[in-house]
Amino acid sequence: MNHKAGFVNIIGNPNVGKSTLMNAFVGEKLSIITSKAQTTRHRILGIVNGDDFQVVLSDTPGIIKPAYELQESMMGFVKSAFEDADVLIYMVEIGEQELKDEAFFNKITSSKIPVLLLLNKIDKSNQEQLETQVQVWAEKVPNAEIFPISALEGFNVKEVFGRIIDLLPESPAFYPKDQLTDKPERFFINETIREKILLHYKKEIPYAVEIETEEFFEEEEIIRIRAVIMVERETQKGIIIGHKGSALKRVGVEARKDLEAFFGKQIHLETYVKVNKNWRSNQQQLRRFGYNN
Ligand SMILES: Nc1nc2c(ncn2[C@@H]2O[C@H](COP(=O)(O)OP(=O)(O)OP(=O)(O)O)[C@@H](O)[C@H]2O)c(=O)[nH]1
Ligand SMILES: [Mg+2]
Repeated sequence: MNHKAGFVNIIGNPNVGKSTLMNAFVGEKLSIITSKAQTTRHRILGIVNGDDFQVVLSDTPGIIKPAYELQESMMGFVKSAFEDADVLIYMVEIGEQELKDEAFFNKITSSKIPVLLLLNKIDKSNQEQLETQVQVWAEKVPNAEIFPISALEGFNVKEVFGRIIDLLPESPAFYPKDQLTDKPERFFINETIREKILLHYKKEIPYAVEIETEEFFEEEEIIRIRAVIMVERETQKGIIIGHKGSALKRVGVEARKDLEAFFGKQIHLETYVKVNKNWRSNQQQLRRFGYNN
């Protein structure tokens, strides 16, 4: 039996549904999803295994013009996704017109590897709008095959996966067949907490936050976790904690529920807040948090 394997890297503007699609392919919540832009900060692998194939998907941060070091590093992950792809997935959402980065866009249109352009969120459109959009994108990216999809509702997701398998080169697997991702448990703890911060705090707060799991201690019945929520300034610390600690408590309760589902075990989660001055612009801190590429 011939075996196929390869890297399928998902890129596109912020908030178009890249993480939703990767989770749909993998069938697990590997990437956090929120309605805010820049939810994803890392390149996260999601591996789909079959007897005769291994699809190594990469979810990446949405393409933006970087304004500080953290964002530079996020765009470094996007760049790396161009370099090792066997199939490139370029995701756009219905109604999207402008491309936020010309250099990346030129890379897509001049790509020598197959490009699948996924026109996402078609559950929000009608037939006429859809047809117009397909036309527009066919002209803009003539080297791509276009698939209208709804990552959220699963429309056309199976068909896209079938096409990916067609396009993959013959190759042995790159990872053990029972492996789902390249990220360690602590990464998913950090991300689960960060998701709650994105959901419950406004404006700049979520973007100034980084999470670090300091302790992960697994006992027979329970996993004990201590995580620190880092902010850039003292004023942000007060906002995270909230009146009598109520805001922080809500984050803890919701994150714990999700983590119990993720690990299938009882969780004891302790969180506290610490100021890590201007960490987003500090190379050494960024390296420590895994933004080195
Ligand atoms: N209506 C609709 N909403 C969708 C669909 N796919 C994703 N969304 C929503 O779009 C928002 C962004 O989804 P994400 O998957 O986080 O988008 P992303 O491209 O990974 O975003 P970044 O990581 O910030 O770049 C969320 O509110 C999703 O629920 C879809 O097919 N239809
Ligand atoms: Mg994302």
